[in-house]
Amino acid sequence: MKRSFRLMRAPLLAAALMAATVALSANAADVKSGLKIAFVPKQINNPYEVIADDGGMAAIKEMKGDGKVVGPSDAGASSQVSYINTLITQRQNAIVIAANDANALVPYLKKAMSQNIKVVTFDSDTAPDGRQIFVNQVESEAIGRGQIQLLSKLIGGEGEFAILSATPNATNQNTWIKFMQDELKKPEYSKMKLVKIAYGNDDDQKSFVETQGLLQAYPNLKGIIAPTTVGIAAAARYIQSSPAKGKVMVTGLGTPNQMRAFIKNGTVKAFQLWDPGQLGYLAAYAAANLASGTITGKEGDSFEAGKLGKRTVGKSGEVILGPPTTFDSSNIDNFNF
Ligand code: RAM
Repeated sequence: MKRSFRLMRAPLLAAALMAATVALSANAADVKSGLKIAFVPKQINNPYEVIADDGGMAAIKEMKGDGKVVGPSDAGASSQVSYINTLITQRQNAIVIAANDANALVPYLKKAMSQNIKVVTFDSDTAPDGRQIFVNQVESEAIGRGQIQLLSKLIGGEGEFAILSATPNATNQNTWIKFMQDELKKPEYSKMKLVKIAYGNDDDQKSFVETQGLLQAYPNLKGIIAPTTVGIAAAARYIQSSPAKGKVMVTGLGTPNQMRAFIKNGTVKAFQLWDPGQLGYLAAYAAANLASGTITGKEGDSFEAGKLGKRTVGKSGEVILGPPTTFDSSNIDNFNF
């Protein structure tokens, strides 16, 4: 009995191995090699965008494609237009873009799609008719509500707070803020008051000055939520050498590497983010699959995304990376991005 069982195991194992090999090779064969895929970040000098783009370039290399990153140095609403036009002329196979505005880019992206250039938004979406797929870091609702829940914990559920956002047009921040405002309507936050939404334009210096302005205008301020990696780092830098240190809680979305010093010196207690590198990596796989014709971007389409495994397109062409991480002094040293 035992023996015959053993005898049966070898072929089963061989079959399993063969199936795995077939699955792996089918995976690689899904995507055409030599695809020209261009990443257009919100702005090229934003450390968050650099990590995301690097993730995208790594994925394109794995797929034997031809990747590049081009983009503006400011996150202005129409600063990406000229780059899109050039990429159309160059006949790229796909454009992967973190959109600086929900509507301003749509006519240009539509032109790209009409010439069979696939368009993926990531990080910050356009209106759905401007792209085939949106690769979202986390469900927008979870990010927005999560930010209020985190601040509430930090300030004991009570007090005035402000939001220091990116640009007034940023689709991602605006969507998150809408959910923050909705979360605030719940009775448990009745003692928390949002006094102002300020915009640092994802510019370090402007975000720094806006923080100073908030503290001057609202002497009773208990917290600042900056749902932008540029904003939170600038706000923390201002607060760490001001009398507000320890009194005004800064939280939001930041990269562990930019925020580590502020966690260590007690200026910031906790903040959140996902892995931007994985976001870019996933977006590149989505783009390559669109350009290879393995998916069209409709709900239910699925594709293999390298080390991230199989991913499925959800409602209105959205693909979600995964849940965010909350960073504090207990875990920040486990992350390096
Ligand atoms: C900034 C940008 C980006 C956003 C992160 C959290 O780097 O605004 O779009 O996703 O913050």
